[in-house]
Amino acid sequence: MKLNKEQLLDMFSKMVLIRQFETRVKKSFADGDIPGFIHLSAGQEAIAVGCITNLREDDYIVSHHRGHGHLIAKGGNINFMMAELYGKKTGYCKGKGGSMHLADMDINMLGAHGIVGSTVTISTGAGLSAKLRKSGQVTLCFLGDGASNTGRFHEGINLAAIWDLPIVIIIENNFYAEATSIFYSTRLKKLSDRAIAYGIPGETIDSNDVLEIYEKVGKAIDRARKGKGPSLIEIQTYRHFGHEEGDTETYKKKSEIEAWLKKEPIELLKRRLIKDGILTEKEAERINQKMKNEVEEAVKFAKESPYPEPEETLEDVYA
Ligand SMILES: Cc1ncc(C[n+]2csc(CCOP(=O)(O)OP(=O)(O)O)c2C)c(N)n1
Repeated sequence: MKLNKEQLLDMFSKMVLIRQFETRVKKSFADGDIPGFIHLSAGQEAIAVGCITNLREDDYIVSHHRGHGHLIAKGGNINFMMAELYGKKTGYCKGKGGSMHLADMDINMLGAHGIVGSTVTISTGAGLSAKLRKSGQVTLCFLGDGASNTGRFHEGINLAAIWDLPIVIIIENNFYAEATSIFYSTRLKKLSDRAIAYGIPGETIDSNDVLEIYEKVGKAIDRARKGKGPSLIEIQTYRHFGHEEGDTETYKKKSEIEAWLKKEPIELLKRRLIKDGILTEKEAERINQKMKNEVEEAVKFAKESPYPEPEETLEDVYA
């Protein structure tokens, strides 16, 4: 589907919002305002926005521990997100879940999940439900390169394949699982080759180009919606920061970081839109400032919100 000017600017704005949100979260964490663990996805914004822009409002997404971008791209509320990260009662999980458990059932965002690889089996469940209800909904499943080495990835993808479930599985290959390089943990050159073992289509996208991602993932989504079953797509990318906040990143080479910064996804899209006469430097700066202001509002909302009461610890417990 060809994107119009408004849609292209919306994609750019969403990518900028994700970056501004995470830049601010990094600072708040360093200031000691945010408890728990924070995994930032700065550098990977093209995947969240490129994939999710293809979805219908009632489609599902299942996200992992590096999931702020997915929720923002699906239309999540950044005030509730920030409040959750700050551990406040107004947050998405009433301040009891934090970054790795953000969920919004109103927009069919079935949660971020800290158990590596679990997104595949959860997506299989969502896909089976959609198929049985004949709802036409597609589920987008996100996972990392390390997660594609887990048992649940293989179980989930096999069931999705034999049942022709309407799922698209996206491996965000940022080349590291914590500090372990993917070149150490698998012999495969292309992670999408894993699809061959399950008899489903597999494709590798080796760029941070949001428009290429949009187009290629869009085809897999159409295929799923038509009842033709799941696909596996590997998208190569790079996380700008450490595995989690506090990681000193001694395992990354300087030359590698510099090479990937040249393929920075927001800059790539900005240059493309300016070249095509859709955006100007001035307008890009205005969008950047607007998103920064929205994030500051979210921080204010989070800071001014109350903490949950101690007795609320025992509420919303199901097991
Ligand atoms: C089942 C399980 N094993 C181990 C961990 C600890 N852990 C958290 S994140 C992570 C690395 C995940 O790497 P990858 O899937 O490549 O995602 P990325 O962090 O690169 O986005 C590990 C091993 C976990 N959360 N769950």
